[in-house]
Amino acid sequence: MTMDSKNFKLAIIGHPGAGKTVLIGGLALAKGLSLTYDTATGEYVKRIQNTLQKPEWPAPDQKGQIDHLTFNLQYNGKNVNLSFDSYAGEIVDEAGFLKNVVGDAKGIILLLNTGILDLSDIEQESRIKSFLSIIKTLAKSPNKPVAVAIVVTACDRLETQFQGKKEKFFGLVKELEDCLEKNNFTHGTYLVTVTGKLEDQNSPRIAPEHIEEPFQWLIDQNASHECRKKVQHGLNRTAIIAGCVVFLGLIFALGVYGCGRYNLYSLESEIGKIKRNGDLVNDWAKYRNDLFNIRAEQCTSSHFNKTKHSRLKPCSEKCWKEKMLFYPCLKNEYKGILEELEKEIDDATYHWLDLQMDRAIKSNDYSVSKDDLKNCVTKQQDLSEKYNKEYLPAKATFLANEITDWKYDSDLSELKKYYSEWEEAKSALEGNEQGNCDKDINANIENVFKKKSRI
Ligand SMILES: Nc1nc2c(ncn2[C@@H]2O[C@H](COP(=O)(O)OP(=O)(O)OP(=O)(O)O)[C@@H](O)[C@H]2O)c(=O)[nH]1
Ligand SMILES: [Mg+2]
Repeated sequence: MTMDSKNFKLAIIGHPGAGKTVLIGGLALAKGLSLTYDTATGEYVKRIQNTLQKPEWPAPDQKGQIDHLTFNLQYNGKNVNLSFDSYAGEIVDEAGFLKNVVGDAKGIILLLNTGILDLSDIEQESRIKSFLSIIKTLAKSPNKPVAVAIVVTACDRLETQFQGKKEKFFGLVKELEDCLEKNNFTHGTYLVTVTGKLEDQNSPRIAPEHIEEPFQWLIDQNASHECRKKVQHGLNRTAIIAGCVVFLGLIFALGVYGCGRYNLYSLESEIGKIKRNGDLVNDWAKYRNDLFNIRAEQCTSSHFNKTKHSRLKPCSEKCWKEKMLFYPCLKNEYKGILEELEKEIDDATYHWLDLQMDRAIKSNDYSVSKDDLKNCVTKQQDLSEKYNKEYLPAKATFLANEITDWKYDSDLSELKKYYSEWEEAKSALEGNEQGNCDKDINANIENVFKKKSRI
């Protein structure tokens, strides 16, 4: 079974004599880490170990030489390719160090040797200041590392030569910890020893203690950071997809709304055009016909035929769909426009009746008008529900008004007796329920014309 390999770039930051070389030599022998390395790294490690086994401390690294090391370790079921540089500590405070050595390292080791206590206060302070400045710069970097470990090396000396200086030393460590905290770094402090407790500082003896811990911790921090990033990435993707879906949905909904609104606007402007330009007085038939055609166009033909041009039969979903009226507000508006349109057709019809009656009275030729009237009421305008609810009483009122006009005309005194007849007919009309109404209205129309013709 092959395991995933993870690359993990580290940077060990340590001033001259910080213990970088010794630490790297000890790392190869650290407990719990089964390390393998490439040839160059292997040779480098071997060289250090040979020196330490002599026993001698390695010589300070030469400025200008940077060794790129890669260790492979198995940790938590994963293959980790751990890479970092070994270099001369002198370059830490030189320009270009962070760019050339730290680069985009995900984990940082700030290496502090207890041997710093051998230096003057000024030198100690300058090293701590250098670390503080590095921490601040890294915190602002676009490649801000995931975690920083303060590794205190040569801790064996805290139990021997530096017993009395422990407090001072941890004061320095605390300064670094506070700065890391302030700069929002995930950080940890690890106390390690490469040599075990030495009786003679000049005679090293490799006995690594806790060396593996900061490395493992940094690998863990990086792994959980990657994991969080993945989850975040997944969430972001889901959020982006959901956002796109909502956006497209909104665009679609707006588009559908826009189409519906446009259809209503077209309908209104068509009606408006006929009302503005039509000639109700001189060309009534065209005027009314144009309006009626618009009404007919509004419904699907099947709906229109089924309702036999019944104008107030509510439109079906099918009619609405055809007009892209999916929003209740648009449907209501549409119903309102249709009602207005129907009212306009009614008004035109009443106007026509009025004209016909006037014409009949003037020419004493009621027979043609009667047929026309009947035709208009019974065929052209099969009003169905509206016929019973509105049109019939409206017509009765209209006819009654006609009669009333005659009644008060002094020259038409004979009409008075017909008026009461009409009143009776009218009351029959108003009280009329479905069924007899067609018969009644026709009879009454006939009566009215008879009466009128007699005048
Ligand atoms: N007692 C003790 N001393 C240590 C230990 N590690 C390092 N030292 C001391 O620290 C000195 C410097 O160690 P190096 O590893 O050479 O330091 P470096 O950071 O590589 O220094 P440069 O190569 O000059 O940058 C050694 O010569 C030892 O005196 C340790 O674990 N125990
Ligand atoms: Mg060195």
